[in-house]
Amino acid sequence: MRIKTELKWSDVTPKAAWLSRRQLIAGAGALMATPALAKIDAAKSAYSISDEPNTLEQITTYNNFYEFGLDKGDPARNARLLTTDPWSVKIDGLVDRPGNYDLADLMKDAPLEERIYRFRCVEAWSMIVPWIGFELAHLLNKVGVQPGAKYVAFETLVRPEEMPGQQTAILDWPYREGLRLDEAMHPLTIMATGLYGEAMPNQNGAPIRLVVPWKYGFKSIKSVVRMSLVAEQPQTTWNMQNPREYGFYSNVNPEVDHPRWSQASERRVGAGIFAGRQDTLMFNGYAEQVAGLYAGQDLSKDY
Ligand SMILES: Nc1nc2c(c(=O)[nH]1)N[C@H]1C(S)=C(S)[C@@H](COP(=O)(O)O)O[C@H]1N2
Ligand SMILES: [Mo]
Repeated sequence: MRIKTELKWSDVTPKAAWLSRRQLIAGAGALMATPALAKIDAAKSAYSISDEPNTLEQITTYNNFYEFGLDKGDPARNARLLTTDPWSVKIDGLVDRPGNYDLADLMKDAPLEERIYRFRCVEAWSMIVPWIGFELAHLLNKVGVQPGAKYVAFETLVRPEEMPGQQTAILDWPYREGLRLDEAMHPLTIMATGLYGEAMPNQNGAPIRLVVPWKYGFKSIKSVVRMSLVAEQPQTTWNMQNPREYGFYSNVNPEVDHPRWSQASERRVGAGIFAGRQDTLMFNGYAEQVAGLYAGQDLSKDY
């Protein structure tokens, strides 16, 4: 898949649709009586694709975020009460400068970019999302990764008072994810702090979440409060839940089916009932950039 250069979502979206999205954002802000949303200043990126993004409404009303409930509409309904300021991220393990970092300090010199990425859920639906974020590698270099570190483990906030899904044991909280260090350092891997040029909506993982576009969506852990640099492969939520169905790698792969459904095709959210399914691409279309990470691995075993 070829990378198209220097596109922002406003370049690939008709002006009228863009304006109505802006009004939608303003309207939603007024309804929830939130302070005026600050437009984030982010550079364009050569890693963006040129496909037209899904609408803000689609991206913010069709979500998986089990801390707020199991239905796709639950996060939009329940996540508005989540307190995202103050927010700190604990960085520990095999790092030179461990600490409990205030989000503002972590982001002080982070080079924010807009990244228009494909997003493919393991459930076989997909979207195009114009994320705002910075490369995880920037952060890891800042804290100083020690030689013994081979993986990064991530954890989501545990706060059952504000996260009603955590009042039951539908998952073993906190939600956990992990990447191999070379995956974490890859330039496509970002910590996202916004989308559509605005701060991250709570239902999408405010104030900061991981985005790994060549892996199934569940790897992209939301509302991150801890990152640990570790020597051994960490435990991850869906792999713990059902190791046969959800591997540690979970790279998007049309040739390796989920035990209960095919992964060869996907439904683009919002495409309309006559659009039909589209073929799923190897590594979600990012094979040119990431296939080399898995040279010599059998992807049907390391699924
Ligand atoms: N903490 C946490 N992170 C999570 C999830 C979750 O339930 N809890 N769901 C995952 C799944 S299955 C998907 S598909 C994506 C959905 O991201 P989106 O709602 O921004 O599209 O978030 C992932 N990150
Ligand atoms: Mo997902």
